[in-house]
Amino acid sequence: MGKLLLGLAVIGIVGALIGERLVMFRHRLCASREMKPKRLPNCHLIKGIESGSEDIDVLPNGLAFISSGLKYPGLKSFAPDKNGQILLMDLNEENPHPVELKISRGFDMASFNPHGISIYTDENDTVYLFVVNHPQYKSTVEVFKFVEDENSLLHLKTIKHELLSSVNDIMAVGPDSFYATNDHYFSESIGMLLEMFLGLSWTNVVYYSPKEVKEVAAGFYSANGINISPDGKYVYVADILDHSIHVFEKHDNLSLTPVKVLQLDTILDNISVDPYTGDLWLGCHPNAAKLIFYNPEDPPGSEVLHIQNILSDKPTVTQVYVDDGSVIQASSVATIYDKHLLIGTVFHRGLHCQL
Ligand SMILES: *[C@@H]1O[C@H](CO)[C@@H](O)[C@H](O)[C@H]1NC(C)=O
Ligand SMILES: *[C@@H]1O[C@H](CO)[C@@H](O)[C@H](O)[C@H]1NC(C)=O
Ligand SMILES: CC(=O)N[C@H]1CO[C@H](CO)[C@@H](O)[C@@H]1O
Repeated sequence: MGKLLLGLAVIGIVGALIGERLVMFRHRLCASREMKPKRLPNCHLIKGIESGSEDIDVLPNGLAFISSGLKYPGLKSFAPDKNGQILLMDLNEENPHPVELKISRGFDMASFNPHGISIYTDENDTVYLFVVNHPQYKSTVEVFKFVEDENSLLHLKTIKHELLSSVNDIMAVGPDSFYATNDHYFSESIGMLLEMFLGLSWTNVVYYSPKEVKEVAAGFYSANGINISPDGKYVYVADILDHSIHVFEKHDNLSLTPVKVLQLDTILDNISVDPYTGDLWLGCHPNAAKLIFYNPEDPPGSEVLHIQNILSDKPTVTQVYVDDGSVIQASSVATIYDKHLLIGTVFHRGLHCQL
């Protein structure tokens, strides 16, 4: 009898723990807020983007770089056999349309699987494009030089490092140095699921330069988008599963110290920073379960948030755009340039809005 009771108690406790985990798990995958569609008047789908516009970075002169064709374990791809691409779109044109950038010979295009991107411009206006790449689902960082008059990218180097084990996003701070987030997805997909389920928080931010590679922040459930304030003093990291943005102060020695955490009730993905106002723009997933279990009849939606005065006591968070997936599915990034808003997606199309 005693044993039976004990057994029942154990089953009860284990059951309760699993129940609690399931609730947490669902909470992690979903925003609990209601998501009523909220459209903007002047938007159109960008012609020529059919299989993702996962990350977007814009130069101060209005040239937008777009990574397209990500193949991510467990996520939908509309072109599973096509290699990835970097597209360029000139936002100064009357009807901007993307063109594929040619990549220099010798670079392995067949396994090109671009993810997060970041631009660095040096004092001579040479533009370097840093691209997180997942050839054979491994993680590398590719550094290219942008040759504008040829619409091409010259491949300079491939960076691999044991601390760059499963890179998601990247933020360049020099011609060969950057901060990167590791999400542990590619090294251990099972690990990532377990991590989400158990609520572990073992993903991190790493600083890389040829001289020094070090972990500069840790303890995220799933560190995803990363970006920097226009004055270079603050670094923002999106924790996609914790629904939060972590703000760090960046020191001259490149270490990061935590300043604050802003909780947002949504699955935030990539962070863009308006170079003039310093405002943050976020591409978000209203329901990540629909992203993971893709159903064309009930596709994942899109959400864009605009955050002003993030360092103040009361940052203003504005929901700018919401769609249930009938226009645009699985928004992963929202980038602002002048009056242009570009909404990129993990595997779907791209939306161009004039504000
Ligand atoms: C910029 O150009 C100057 C003059 O050509 C050169 O000396 C310098 O090394 C260049 N800087 C970089 C970072 O390439
Ligand atoms: C970097 O600088 C900050 C601020 O000055 C300091 O608190 C921190 O200890 C330094 N870190 C290292 C590794 O030197
Ligand atoms: C650059 C960046 O943060 N990319 C993220 C954007 O969104 C996709 C979709 O979730 C992520 O997989 C990327 O890591």
